[in-house]
Amino acid sequence: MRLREHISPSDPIVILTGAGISKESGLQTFRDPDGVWAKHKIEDVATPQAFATNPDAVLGFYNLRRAQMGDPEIQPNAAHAALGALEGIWPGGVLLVTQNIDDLHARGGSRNLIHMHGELAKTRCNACGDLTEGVGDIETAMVCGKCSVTGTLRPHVVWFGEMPLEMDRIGGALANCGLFVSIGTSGNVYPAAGFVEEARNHGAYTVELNLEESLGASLFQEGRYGPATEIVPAFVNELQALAQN
Ligand code: BV8
Repeated sequence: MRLREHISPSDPIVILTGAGISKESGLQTFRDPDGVWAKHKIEDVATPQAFATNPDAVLGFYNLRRAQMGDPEIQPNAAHAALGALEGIWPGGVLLVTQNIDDLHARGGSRNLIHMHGELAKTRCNACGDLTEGVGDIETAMVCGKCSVTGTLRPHVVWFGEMPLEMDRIGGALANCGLFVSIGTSGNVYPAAGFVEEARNHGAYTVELNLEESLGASLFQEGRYGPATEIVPAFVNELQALAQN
């Protein structure tokens, strides 16, 4: 029971997730051989420059992913559900920071949740910042309901070169947590890939749960490897046992 030697139930927990936690729900990851970046170039679809020069291509890319997320086949999996349940189990509190823009954590029961790279289910006006819930396609011909400008609606998603959301709140949580757990992320993208060092520098015990060792594996004090739907529920069960005695 290595966890018991390093944390107590009163310690706050910060969890970072990436695309790997949604893989078994049927959503592609980014850098696996069949991943998103095997079919699209980041600079063509996931930067402000791409949106400025070819908005139709960018909106088409996100409209496809938004439609896929709405597919009834795509459901939260056992890993999402375990993390949702953890909030009600752990006395020290749990903050879930996800890089994912899908809605599976909320549907899996997580409430104390930050989408640091934004949310596919939200639409933002690039001119006035107005945010609306959106499930249908976004088109360049659309007019913003608030500022009436045409062609400025975009998915509420953080592109490369843009500042991730709620970084101050995340930094504060990393500085005060006793346990930092990274799940289903390759450790390619910053600043998220640097969170483990921030947490560890402030004394947190750090654990990686992934299908295989990530780029940052050596930065963690512990690593457990396997499919998220197996290793995440097992990990949450250990935390529950720790919290109960
Ligand atoms: C920024 C939204 C200024 C769009 C995304 C140093 C500091 C700061 C910035 C940088 C830096 N160095 C470089 C940068 C610039 C850049 C960057 O990191 N580039 C990389 C490519 C080198 N970062 C930025 O531009 C960021 N903004 O820097 O602002 C700033 C400066 C300082 C401080 C703060 C801010 C903005 C980055 C956000 C870009 N937007 N997404 C969209 O989704 O379309 S990033 C994109 O990558 C997704 O969000 C994705 O989640 C994220 C990370 O990918 P992963 O989730 O890890 O997915 P991946 O496929 O890579 O890995 C999946 C893993 O799951 C694998 O390990 C696999 O083994 C595992 N797995 C697979 N199956 C399973 C599994 N695990 C368990 N079970 C399974 N079944």
